[in-house]
Amino acid sequence: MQFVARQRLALASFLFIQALLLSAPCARAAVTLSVSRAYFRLILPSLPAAGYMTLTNRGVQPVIVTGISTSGCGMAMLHKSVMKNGMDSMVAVPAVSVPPRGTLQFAPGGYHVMCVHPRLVVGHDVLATINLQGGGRVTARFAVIGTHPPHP
Ligand SMILES: [Cu+2]
Repeated sequence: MQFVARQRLALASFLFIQALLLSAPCARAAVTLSVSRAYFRLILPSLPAAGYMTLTNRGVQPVIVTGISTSGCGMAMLHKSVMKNGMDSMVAVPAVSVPPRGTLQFAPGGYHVMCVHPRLVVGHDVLATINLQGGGRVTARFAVIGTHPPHP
């Protein structure tokens, strides 16, 4: 009787530890972010290019994007277009948050990827790595378009 009780206790504590392990936050949580409709618009090779994309978070926690890097840009930064004193302007943003089960658009007039010193060629896709808070990364393929929309 005593022995059975001890066995039960051992089993209970084993299950308790298992539950703790399962519920403990992972050192690197599974990436729940996906990227779609990603493209850079190249006006002139000598001018910074802007990149746009749709970020979709299928997770239940916000996903924080802290930066982006690509060989297609001398430097790539997260920017936001704003109106300052009635003039179009833009500011660098240190991070953006994609809401749980939601999307965040990088679109003309709002968030964009500022591609400083572009090394882009219209018609040639380029890969970019999107860095997430917590160490996660997502690689996305950006199309490169010119000033005219691509033919349908
Ligand atoms: Cu910008």
